[in-house]
Amino acid sequence: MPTHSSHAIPPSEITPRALFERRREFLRLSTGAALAGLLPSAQAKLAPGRPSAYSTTDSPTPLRHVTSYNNYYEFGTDKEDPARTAHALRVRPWTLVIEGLVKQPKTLGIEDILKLAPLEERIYRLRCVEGWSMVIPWLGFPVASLLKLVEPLGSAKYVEFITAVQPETMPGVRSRVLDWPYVEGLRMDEAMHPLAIIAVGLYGDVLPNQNGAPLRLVVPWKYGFKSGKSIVRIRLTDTEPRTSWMKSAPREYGFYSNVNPEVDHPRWSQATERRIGEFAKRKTLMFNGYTEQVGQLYTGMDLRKQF
Ligand SMILES: Nc1nc2c(c(=O)[nH]1)N[C@H]1C(S)=C(S)[C@@H](COP(=O)(O)O)O[C@H]1N2
Ligand SMILES: [Mo]
Repeated sequence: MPTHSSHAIPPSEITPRALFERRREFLRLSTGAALAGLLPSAQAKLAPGRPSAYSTTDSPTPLRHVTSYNNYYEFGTDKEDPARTAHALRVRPWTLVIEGLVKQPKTLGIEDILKLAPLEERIYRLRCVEGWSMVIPWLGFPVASLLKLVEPLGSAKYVEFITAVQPETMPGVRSRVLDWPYVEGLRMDEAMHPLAIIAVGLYGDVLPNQNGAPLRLVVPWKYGFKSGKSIVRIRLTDTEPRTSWMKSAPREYGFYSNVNPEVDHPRWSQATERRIGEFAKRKTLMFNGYTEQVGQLYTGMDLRKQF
């Protein structure tokens, strides 16, 4: 890295230019109709008395909090680190490999991915295992539309999500806080559930780097760490993936990690949460409030043992 010349241009001047280019591409590639239809449809979904099965009626967390209070350990472990350092992340060119137990493995450029499916706005709660939560209007499409493209084999039982490692842009990967690359996983039926999405934007605009640009998994009924940021590889397997958090602390982080107020983290309670921007604590809801939609995925399981 030519540190000298890159330091000569302050980040405040690099970022708007790069962001401008991405935004222009984003607006061109995501069909105009989908974007134009976005706000009215989101509002229709929020009509009083008719909450959508997908979007919450909770008020979105102000954008400034969503982009300045982040967990993205590749860019440092403090909440303010990603907003300060993730502008360096290289998000173009970007390719995603989908492989493993599939009939049609694929390597897709970000441009192809943005054209794959119409973008939808989904307002979801995000509940971090640390006890805070936010409400975020994502722009994205179901994980299922990516997986259908590669034709999963009957033997595929799990989906592994592998995220980017850019040692030259990510100061955090020099430290061993986690095993890099950051890996997350879902069971096949969880990944195919319509609530599970790949987000490419938020608040009607391209995804900020600190929020996981250019592709980020969002699984609203699970703790926030299941939502891997800056995904480069998706692998379908017949064995349960070993995720970065399970490797770092197997007693604290299980494979499922469903939001569950009745199962405490070994070091703290999960019964309540603080919504960023609010003062009083809220009660944490089973499956983060999505029991009606996802509860049946876990019938017959002991959620204390399979936490
Ligand atoms: N690659 C990567 N993805 C990640 C993380 C990370 O450190 N690296 N942190 C996770 C955690 S712990 C949470 S709570 C959410 C936070 O998302 P946000 O910062 O966009 O709100 O991202 C998740 N995805
Ligand atoms: Mo988290």
